[in-house]
Amino acid sequence: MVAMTIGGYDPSGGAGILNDIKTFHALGVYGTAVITVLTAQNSKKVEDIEPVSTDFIQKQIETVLEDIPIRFAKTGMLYSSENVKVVSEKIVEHELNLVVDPVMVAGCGSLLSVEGYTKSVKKYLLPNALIATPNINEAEQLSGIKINNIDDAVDAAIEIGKICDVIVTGGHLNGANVLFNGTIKIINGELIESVNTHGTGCSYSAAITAELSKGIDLLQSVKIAGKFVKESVNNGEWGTLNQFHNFISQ
Ligand code: PXL
Repeated sequence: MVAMTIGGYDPSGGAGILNDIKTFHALGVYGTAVITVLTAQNSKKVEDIEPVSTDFIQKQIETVLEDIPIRFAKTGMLYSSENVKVVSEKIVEHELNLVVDPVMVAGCGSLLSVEGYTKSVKKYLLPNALIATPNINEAEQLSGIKINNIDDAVDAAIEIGKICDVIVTGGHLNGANVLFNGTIKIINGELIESVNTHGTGCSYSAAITAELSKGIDLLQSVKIAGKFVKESVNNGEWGTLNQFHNFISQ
């Protein structure tokens, strides 16, 4: 099995494509990674962002796909409307099965996208996605619905669900995730008290991508992903997850 992540580079290893690669591999899926932006950050702050050109993003995707027959991809921090557009075009051209993590803002509050990004994600990316994995803040932006409780999250999921299947991740809703794929399913989780949560959103969507690439159905994939992220947080260190918790020998 093989999958591609298209997203930003976090040199601290917590979020972005390094996280995705670790998640893919921990779940037995070979990972390839296309970089859309470089960041200088750690688990507490984003110091700076350096975008990669749209030409070079396309070149990375084309060159990898020329060599490896990838069928499943996830997108993370695409940053700008231009990037969203070119990545969407490549997804359509290569008929990739897509999971979209509509990254907008870092957990520490720093902006990870620029003007026009949300509109472009809705217009170009979501219509080509199998599923989107917004957190509450992202689901609010995508749906235009303020989320204060589970009922609001259900309304937001139904609204986004007009474009593609969606799971609103509920770090702030007592850990419950709201899936809409034709019908609403509340997937109960638990809120974990931990400082090692940097990159949980990335890892969750990467884990869903990995499971889908194995032919696992959507509901089962989101359940496996939830369990995987929970165990990765519980074994976390340095403010972030440990995806290789199953390999710890000491
Ligand atoms: O967690 C969202 C995210 C995605 N991608 C990159 C990030 C972050 C959050 O910090 O830095 C590169």
